[in-house]
Amino acid sequence: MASNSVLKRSDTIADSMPDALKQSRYHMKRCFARFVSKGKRLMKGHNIMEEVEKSIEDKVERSKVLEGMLGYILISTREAAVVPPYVGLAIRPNPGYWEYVQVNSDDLTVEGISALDFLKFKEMIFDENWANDENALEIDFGEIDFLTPRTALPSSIGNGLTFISKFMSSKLTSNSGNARQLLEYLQALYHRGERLMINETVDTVEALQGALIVAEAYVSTQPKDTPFHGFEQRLKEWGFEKGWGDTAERVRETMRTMSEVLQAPDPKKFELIFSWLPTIFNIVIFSPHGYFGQAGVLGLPDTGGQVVYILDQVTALEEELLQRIKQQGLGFKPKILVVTRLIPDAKGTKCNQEMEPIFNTKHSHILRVPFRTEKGVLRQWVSRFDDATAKILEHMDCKPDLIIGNYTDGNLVASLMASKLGITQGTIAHALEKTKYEDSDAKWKEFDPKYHFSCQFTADLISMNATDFIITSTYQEIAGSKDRPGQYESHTAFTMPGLCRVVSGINVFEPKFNIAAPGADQTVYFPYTETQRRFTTFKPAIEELLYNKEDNNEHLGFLADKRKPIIFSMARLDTVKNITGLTEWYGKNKRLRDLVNLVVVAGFFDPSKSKDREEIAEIKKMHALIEEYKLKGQIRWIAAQTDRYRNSELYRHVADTKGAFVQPALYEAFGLTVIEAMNCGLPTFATNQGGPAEIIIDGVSGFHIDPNNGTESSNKIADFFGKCKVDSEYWNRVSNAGLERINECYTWKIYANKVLNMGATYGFWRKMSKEQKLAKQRYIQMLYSLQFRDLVKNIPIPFEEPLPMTTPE
Ligand code: UDP
Ligand code: LCN
Repeated sequence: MASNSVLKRSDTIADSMPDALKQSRYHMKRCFARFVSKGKRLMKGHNIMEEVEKSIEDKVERSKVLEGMLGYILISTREAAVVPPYVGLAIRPNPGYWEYVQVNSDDLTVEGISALDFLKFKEMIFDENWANDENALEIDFGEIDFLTPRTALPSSIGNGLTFISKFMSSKLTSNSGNARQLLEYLQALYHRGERLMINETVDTVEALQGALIVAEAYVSTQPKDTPFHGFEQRLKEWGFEKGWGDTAERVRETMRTMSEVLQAPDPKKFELIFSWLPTIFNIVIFSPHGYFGQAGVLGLPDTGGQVVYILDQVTALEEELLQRIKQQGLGFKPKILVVTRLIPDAKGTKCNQEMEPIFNTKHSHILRVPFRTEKGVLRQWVSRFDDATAKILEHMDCKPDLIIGNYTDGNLVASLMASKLGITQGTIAHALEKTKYEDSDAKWKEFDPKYHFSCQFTADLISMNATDFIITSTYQEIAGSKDRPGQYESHTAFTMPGLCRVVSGINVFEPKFNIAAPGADQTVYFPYTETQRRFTTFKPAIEELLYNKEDNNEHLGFLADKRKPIIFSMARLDTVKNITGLTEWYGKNKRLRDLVNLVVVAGFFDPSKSKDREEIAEIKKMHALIEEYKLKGQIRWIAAQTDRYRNSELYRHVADTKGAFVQPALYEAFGLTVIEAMNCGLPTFATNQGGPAEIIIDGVSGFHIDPNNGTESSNKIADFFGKCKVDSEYWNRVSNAGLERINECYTWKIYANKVLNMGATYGFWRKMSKEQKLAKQRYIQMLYSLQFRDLVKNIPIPFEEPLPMTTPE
């Protein structure tokens, strides 16, 4: 793109577009005439470019027009709402930045319009009466939240913790009233009836500063490893309680840092002190989605990577909490409770058990609460959740310090409970539904009978606004990439004609957004080279799974040449996972077929056993592709697997063959399998659509593949194996670089540290911004009571025989 086409910071598109149109007036008149020629319609970026191609047939002419500012505007246009003679454009020059203009196709005049006007304009296509209804419901979180600071640069999106620490530390410097808030915060730190950090004798900031100087000087005289109780009494006399550290050295460091924060805080010290304060002991995690269990659940409806994520997250958080509590010199036991739904018809899983200890933890449990209606306990799985507050308080014996929600339903419950109990809240979306289906908002009426988007998007809006912080796995989840809006970003401004117009749903520049990527359990997924640790008991089972020549319920197809490396993929058999796509690429690429065998773990083989239309179609397609490309002898199709220890050996076995993992999804929010494969040392090719594009640095720690260009992708895989044949070290280099990338950025240890820091820091932030928080909470309550609760009534509850209202065993 020519340099003169880049907008200056001060320019708006509405300012620059008239001139740009003038320069190509002849062609643009034709283009806009084409846009409006079909009457009212909503066009997407690719439709716009198709129309441009048709109106300017000459390639050279076309590239001239598209070279300059005009090309920049058209390429950045995500959506065009056509209501002849006008065309409203929603333009996104950069992640998070949107501008709206309206162009008159007759005379090419341009007018800058607001998001609100664009939405109304767009509604004219779907529901004119609603668009003109002066009383249409408008939701505008931007207007209610004008005090919260915002980051300015797209590159700062997702770094909320750092930003908020900077902001708070500067507020502490500028206003002694804010230092007082920190003092009051410390004064309120209690756990199980025990006072922590300071007692009532320290009642002013000056008193605290003075006491810190005296105490620090005293503690410095003690040998570094003197345990806290060795000088506890002395510190008490100056107003200090336990929580400062387990040894003289740690206590001194905490006191010094606290003094520095009170005197002239810098953001790093500020973040550090909050990571040391004893603020979090008990955590509640809500995850009612799907079947939440520790065995035999993967593959059941709505049950995928999020269950793996949450169980690993609990283990990591407990470990980090235990370490922090020890370093604080405290003897408390942390408690983590995953609250989910009890499902009496548990399909052979433990989802009908009320309480279950979580493996590999000492103090964490799953608590299952039944869904009830006035008729009794619901037997099957449905997307609703009871108020579980009483049960949680009973189990914990006190209020939790942090509540984390997962997915739409978990996040909503977390928001309600956090607001009710006044507790810090975090949310995790895993994958927001809105971007999965084109025009899921504008065409919500079409989707609602099946997906209940009216309810889901309202619930998502409520929780993303109610929460203190949002944990995301990647940047793209928040603000997408240059060409694709992020999942959260798609909630910035949207409309559901006939229901509500969301003028400002969420602002991706809010400092509540934080990227904390998950990892893979490294006690399970470790490098194939660590032979001593390998689960050798699975060797015969894996040999059978891969190479036995008889088809059965677990595997189909066979590998005639065992010496070839394997390319491996594992996913649910959903269309979006594109396992059939990979099979087809392989089928079509003779060079790749000559170089490697294909092994996929996905779904099962008998379409009559599936209730899901999508899955049935994918199963049939797999069979058809195997026939069409005569793949038997080169493909092994294995049914869905549930044992992650065995799966990890499967990844490692593929690494033994010097093979690779391929994740070909049409779109993947994050992609745990990518992380698992890389942890096992398996070179990985993963989709460039979504999270994996961030996990892997293309050509270094693995490779990106384009799911929409099978030929290019399969050639890229074939090139890799071709290169491995001539350069015997190449495979090892990619394998090692993948492992390095994982250990630098994608471990549960890094994750747990970040999330607990968020819990502590945002816990203080909610106190510092309590007026703004309260105003927003009242607005949210209204939305919940007047809108959400009504919408929920429209969702039919699938009734079988409900159980009577007794608590199940
Ligand atoms: N998985 C599994 N058996 C299967 C398919 C997948 O155990 O047959 C596991 C896989 O190892 C990973 C998770 O399920 O831990 C899938 O998570 P991912 O993020 O890749 O995708 P999701 O299913 O959440 O969309
Ligand atoms: C849901 C998804 O779709 C995956 O991409 C993620 O890896 C998983 O959740 C865990 O966050």
